[in-house]
Amino acid sequence: MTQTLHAVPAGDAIDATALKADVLKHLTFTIGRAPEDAALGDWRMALSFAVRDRITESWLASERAAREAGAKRVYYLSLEFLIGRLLEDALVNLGLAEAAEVALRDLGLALGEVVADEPDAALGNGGLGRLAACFMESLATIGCPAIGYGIRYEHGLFRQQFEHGRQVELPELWLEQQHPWEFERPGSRLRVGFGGHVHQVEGRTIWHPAEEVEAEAFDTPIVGWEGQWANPLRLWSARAVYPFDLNRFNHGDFRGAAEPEALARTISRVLYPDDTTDEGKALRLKQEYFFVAASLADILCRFERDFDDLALLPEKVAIQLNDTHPAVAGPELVRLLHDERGVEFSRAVEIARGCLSYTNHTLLPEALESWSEGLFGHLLPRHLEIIERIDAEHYGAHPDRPGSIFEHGEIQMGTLSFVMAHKVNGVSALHTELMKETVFEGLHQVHPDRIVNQTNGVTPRRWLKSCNAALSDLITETIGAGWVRDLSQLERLEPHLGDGAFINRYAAAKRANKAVFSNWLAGDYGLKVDPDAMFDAQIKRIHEYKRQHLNILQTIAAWQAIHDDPQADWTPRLKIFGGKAAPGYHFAKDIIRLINDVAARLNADPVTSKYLQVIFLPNYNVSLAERIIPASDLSEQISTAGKEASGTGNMKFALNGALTIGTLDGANVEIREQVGPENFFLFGMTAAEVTARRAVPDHARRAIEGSAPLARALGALRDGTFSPDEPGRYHGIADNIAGGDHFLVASDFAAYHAAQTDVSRAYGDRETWARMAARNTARSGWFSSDRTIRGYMGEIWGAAPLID
Ligand code: 26V
Repeated sequence: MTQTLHAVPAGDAIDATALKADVLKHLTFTIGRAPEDAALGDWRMALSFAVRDRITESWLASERAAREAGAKRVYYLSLEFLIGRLLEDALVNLGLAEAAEVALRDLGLALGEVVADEPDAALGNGGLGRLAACFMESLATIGCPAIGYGIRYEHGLFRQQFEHGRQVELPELWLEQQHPWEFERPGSRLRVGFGGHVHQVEGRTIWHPAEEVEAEAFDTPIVGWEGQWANPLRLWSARAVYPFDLNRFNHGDFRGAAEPEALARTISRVLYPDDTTDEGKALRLKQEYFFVAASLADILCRFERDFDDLALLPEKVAIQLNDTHPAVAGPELVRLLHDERGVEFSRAVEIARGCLSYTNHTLLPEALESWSEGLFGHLLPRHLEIIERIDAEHYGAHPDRPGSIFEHGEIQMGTLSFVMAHKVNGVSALHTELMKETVFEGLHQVHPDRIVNQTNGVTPRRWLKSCNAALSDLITETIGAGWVRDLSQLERLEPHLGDGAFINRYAAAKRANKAVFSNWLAGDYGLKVDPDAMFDAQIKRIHEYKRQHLNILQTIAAWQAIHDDPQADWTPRLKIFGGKAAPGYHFAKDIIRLINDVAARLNADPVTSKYLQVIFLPNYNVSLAERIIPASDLSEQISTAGKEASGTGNMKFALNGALTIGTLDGANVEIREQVGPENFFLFGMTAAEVTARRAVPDHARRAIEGSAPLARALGALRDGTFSPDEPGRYHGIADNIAGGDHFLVASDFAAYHAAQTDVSRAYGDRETWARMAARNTARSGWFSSDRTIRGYMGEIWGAAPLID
């Protein structure tokens, strides 16, 4: 079925008048505030409600259309959705950004200030969660009927502050103010059980949980480009079945009376609880089962409302597991079909597999999930039995295969997910090949058609149209507005790349973004920077494999070189860092402190600071990325080859005209293929060379002997140059690099240093640089998450769009 559901007129005067009236109506009747008393937050709420009304119309029409078409539904299960702010995105997608600007101006307000007042919803850690958010937007743009399922954490990712350069973590309070986007669904609460025992009655297995909590749904509609389609993001919140113990209260035990509620709510309290303790581990597993059980109950309820034959399930329902966090969906779906609906066990497994597919997002051994059989069996006794039977049946069918779901007394969630999925995908071409050769080698041999690749992408609405107005306007003026829905149209810029006037305008757009960013830096951080300096950014989680320490070590080497010859023709650079370290990851926290200490020393250096400045922006999040990316010239994608599954920041930078300095890792490989090797600064070992290099005895020492700048930079870490009050502060980092150096910082240093010298030289020729940058934009159309989602729809889900 093809139809246009909800035509939203372009942002014009009629929209502005109607929107203004709706804002005033909501301010009065939803917020209960008179205009003269309204604070910025009240206006934001009123505007958000006015916008939500429009999205809701589209959403309800979408749901009706999907139901009438009997369409296949996609359910995206993810413990993380890093959605960021929603107001601006919604305005842009509804074509109401200009109308809102006009309406607010009439009311004496600036749209920019209103949208910036929205808290940044950080219900995710990084790439995996942001990918889920981009996917939700693309699903709506494409018109694929879908629901995203996750947890409505009270506290998202922690807020990062620096104290004397050190990271401190504070709770994130995104729900402190009213959240205008969601619809609470008290009417559709579901119960989720834990623990207890299993017994047989007349051949049927019955699980009696020892404990139950309630899952309450909150729906946030996500609207696609031009408002034609919207899908819900359904987040579950935990609460007690009996929230209040009146008996205990009446006996004066007020604390005890409130306890059941407090305990139940713990489940949806925080994103990624610290799982170094047994209690933390149990809580994490409870979170996983809680949202999976609630989501699958919801999915089956929707299915059974429209269809009465469970055999149709794989035809009508596609369930995507975003990493292994929802892996218990396999055994849970089998339980619902076999135990609760009487489907024969093997048939139940077959039906479940027909619905389920799994995305792997990392091959790092320390990041692969496993649960001890003891803990798992204690919380989910029936699921443990089901997994044992699935494993036995799989083993029976493939007796010569290596490995099992159970290894070293632990349930391997990656193996479970693989066995229960009809398709398993990696997130870049290289990563998918490495999956076949390493972690899933044995399983790939017995299921050679199961692993497929779906290279990640990013939504061009947020990551170009909305965050980079200067460049978006230039593109639209040059090739029309079709690129917003079909990013491959960016290739139509290609014929303009030889046109000096176009290149000048392209460079001017970047320069304007840099000026805005510089003013913001000066205002909020007191750092005065030259907008004509090269803006060189590394923004991502802090991790040894991402090698922020390689970047800062090279920065030190560059600083030392400038000192040696301050009169030389140095290309001025601003090094921008952003990213959070996991609270218990001490080495990553030391890297943050080092970067901050280096920044303090370099920025105060009268000899070098006109050429080299460093800033580490605290509390990196989606909104900060939206500021940094459009203003950057150079994108640092320097992970140890083979370790970064894909990366998505790398795509955002290329799209916005930053050149990449990077290794052959993750999607960097495909970015380089697309933009052309001459528009990409490649350095470092390949994944295969990394493996070989690790086997070389003393590889780090050899590398240091071969590179005087590296030895000298390490010397500055050792002699307390950056920590005069505590000279030993960075010996740990220096020893790590000079010692085991698992991530091969030393071995890749010389190549990186040389590539950075090439970058500086290239930046000196501004016109050539701008042309290379424009070529990156023109050739980044492939990295739209619309393309990725179409890949999933065609090759994994068998789903079709319901709009043109
Ligand atoms: C998790 C952990 C957990 C504890 C120890 C260290 C560690 C290291 C990495 C991870 C990553 C978890 C999964 C994840 O977020 N992967 C990211 O997914 C992105 C979307 O596919 C992808 O672009 C990134 O390359 C990948 O790291």
